[in-house]
Amino acid sequence: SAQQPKVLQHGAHRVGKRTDVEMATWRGYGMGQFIHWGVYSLFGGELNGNYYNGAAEWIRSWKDMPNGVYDSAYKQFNPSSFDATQWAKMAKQMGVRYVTFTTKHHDGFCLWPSKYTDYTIANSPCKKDIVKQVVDAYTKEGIDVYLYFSIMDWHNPDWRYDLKTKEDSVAFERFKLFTKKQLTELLQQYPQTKGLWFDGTWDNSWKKSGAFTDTLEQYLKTLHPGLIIGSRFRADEFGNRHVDATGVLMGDYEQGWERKIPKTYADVHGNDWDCVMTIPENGWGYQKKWLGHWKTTNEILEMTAQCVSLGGNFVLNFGPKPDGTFRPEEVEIAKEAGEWMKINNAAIYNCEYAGWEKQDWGYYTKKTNENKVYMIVFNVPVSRSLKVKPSKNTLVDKAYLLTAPGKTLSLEKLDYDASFIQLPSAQYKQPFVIVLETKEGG
Ligand code: JFZ
Repeated sequence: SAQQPKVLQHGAHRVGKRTDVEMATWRGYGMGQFIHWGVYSLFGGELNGNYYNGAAEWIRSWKDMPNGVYDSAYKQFNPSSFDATQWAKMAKQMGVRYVTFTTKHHDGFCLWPSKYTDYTIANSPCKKDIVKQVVDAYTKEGIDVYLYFSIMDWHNPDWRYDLKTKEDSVAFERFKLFTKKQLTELLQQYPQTKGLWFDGTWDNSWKKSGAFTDTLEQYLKTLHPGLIIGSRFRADEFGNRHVDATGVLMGDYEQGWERKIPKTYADVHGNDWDCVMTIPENGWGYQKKWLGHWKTTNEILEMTAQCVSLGGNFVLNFGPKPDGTFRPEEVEIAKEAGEWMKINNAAIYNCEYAGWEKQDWGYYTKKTNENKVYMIVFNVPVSRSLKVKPSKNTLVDKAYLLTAPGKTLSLEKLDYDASFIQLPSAQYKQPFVIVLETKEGG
């Protein structure tokens, strides 16, 4: 759209952040879990001994994969060791406060017994309503549940990438109705759902349906007040996604931070946001072989700290095996991250951007509604002197290690409104947190 209209019919409904309690809860999560599980997990990125050189959940689209082989594989989906309670307990122990679970990925296979297609868990040997078990188990552990839903559906014959003919439009009308029914079904069957995480919305067919997508989003929110939907769902009437033709974010938070993290606060444009991240370099569904680097727990904790320090949440993806258990690497990371979170979560939960100039030792986070700033330290200099430069009109009253609140650390005032905090001599093997009690002044 070369011309920028001032008034859009299907642009953003709001400028700036949502101010309700549901969104405040979302904002305070700090850390989340993503789970990709489905028919693709059966393949684990492999077909007849050959490894797919792409994201494992996309293996159906591999040139070597006969669609018939993929599309009948659900008849083997029989996760004998699946235990949603165990999943939820692992997530709880890790310290995540929300989970996003794949109800239907691009392949179109539904992990709940949808009334509107036969391609569901009900027709696999598993039979269990996986979505219900996950929603119930996580909710019971106090972890909020969000449902991942791919609009793009490779299984539904009415899905179109583009609308070029009359026939395309007719088919896509049916598809839109199908989508609306499935989403209504999900919200009605799983009323504990806090939000929907949409994907597969990038094709022209969907982008040309701006009015429909807008109306659908509003309809879903009337069905479920407080529902949270990110910016990867709808389009405006010009086919713009995420940000409308006037430059305003459409959706409750910016959903574009995928496997990348903003560098500065300016990059997030005052919006809520979260970053979803894989443990291996790419690939969300189970991959038998992790080729290349996979992230260590300390790297993952650093990403979490970085996200929270810039006002976002960090969401780590897990790809369970076809039997319903997690690979040992993922179990280990969840355990180690949980051990750290147990001690240090004060610097992650309900924390926000502190507004202080970033320093090389790590990341600041600030407790919402408290006069406390946290330093999450990843790099200890050989001098053991950590520079702290508060924002204008803020003074540091007191500094201490989160794990030793009774022992204040010395603060050496420098002449440019900064101070040095001197760390006690010790071995620093793990990231740690320093609490700064602050007051107005300066
Ligand atoms: C999508 C899916 O295709 C993928 O399988 C996975 O589910 C992931 C969470 O989402 O992949 C994307 C979507 C958007 C971008 C990159 C990968 N993007 O905006 O950069």
